[in-house]
Amino acid sequence: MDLEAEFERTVAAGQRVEPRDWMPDGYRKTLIRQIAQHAHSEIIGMQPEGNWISRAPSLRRKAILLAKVQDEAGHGLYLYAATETLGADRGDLTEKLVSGRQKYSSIFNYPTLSYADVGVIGWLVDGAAICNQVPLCRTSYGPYARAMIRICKEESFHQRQGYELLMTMMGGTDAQRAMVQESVDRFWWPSLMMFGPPDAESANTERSMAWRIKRNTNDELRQKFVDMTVPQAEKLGVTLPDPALKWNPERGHHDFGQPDWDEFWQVVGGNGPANKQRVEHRRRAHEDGEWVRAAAEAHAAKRAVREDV
Ligand code: FAQ
Repeated sequence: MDLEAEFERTVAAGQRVEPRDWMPDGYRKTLIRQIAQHAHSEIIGMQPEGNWISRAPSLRRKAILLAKVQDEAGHGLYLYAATETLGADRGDLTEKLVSGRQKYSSIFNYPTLSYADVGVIGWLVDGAAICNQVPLCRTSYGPYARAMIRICKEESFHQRQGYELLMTMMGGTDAQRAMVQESVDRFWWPSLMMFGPPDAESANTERSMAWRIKRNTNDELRQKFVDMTVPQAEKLGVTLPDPALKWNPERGHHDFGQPDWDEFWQVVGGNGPANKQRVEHRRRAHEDGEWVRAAAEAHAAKRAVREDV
């Protein structure tokens, strides 16, 4: 069997493509693009919540938040490691991120203005991330699928800590409840945008679905997220800011309004409220870390000489 036929057979049979296997160039490029964007999102995604570590209201909340932000760094590392199995170079990917040539999730370009945002990010942003990423545990590329299994377990914990924080605030004072509602109002629409543009405008979905890199379309996952979140909002006692949101018994799903897609493309294009700040912060952190990379390389070179003897 020729190599291309073998690749097609593996994908069609729902088996995993592994790094040593032959794969079409387009498949490799699509994976590097998606996994790198995902890794960049985890690393840039440390900033909005990191903003509140020093101002967490108690030692317990500070410890939880520190652990969550550290987990995000870990997710970024597993994902960069997965791109390396495809022949990508991590330094090159970081360079593409800080020079604006590679994307990361639009959601992290919105500022975190109150402590309630920490809870709402856990509930809505990690909730959306889980919805999108659980199917990726069955993606066709082995190293990506395996990284996603561990990441999803940690994301579930992140989502629950966010929900627990919000439950606590909702059981507090009127001012705390208002703070939660205000945060939900700001984060609801950007959370829906995390799933990407509507299917009709999604340039990559058809090809990625055929290769089984993506297992669901953007609109399917957005619907799933809305259906999952509505009962959670009711239990919490917050209102989702969408007058069109309504259960549709015929479809067996909620109907809902569309996010502002012009705003989405502006944010994806680098013009969101915090894009410049996020990338600049990442660029500075990368430059500040130069001495660590140099020291690690010098250490590895010395060890290599020692082990040669
Ligand atoms: N933001 O053709 P499609 C997290 C781009 S979760 C920015 O539909 P595709 C956890 C897209 O790249 C967040 N850009 O694209 C966490 C493409 O541009 P390109 C990360 C977006 O790839 C929680 C163009 O628009 N999760 O980090 C966005 O088939 C809390 C056309 O779009 C993942 O990355 C967007 N929202 O579908 C961390 C999951 N949407 O590249 C910290 C894996 C689309 O052609 C705190 N990724 N674009 O120039 C995916 O599932 C897919 O890549 C989609 C996009 C669904 C995001």
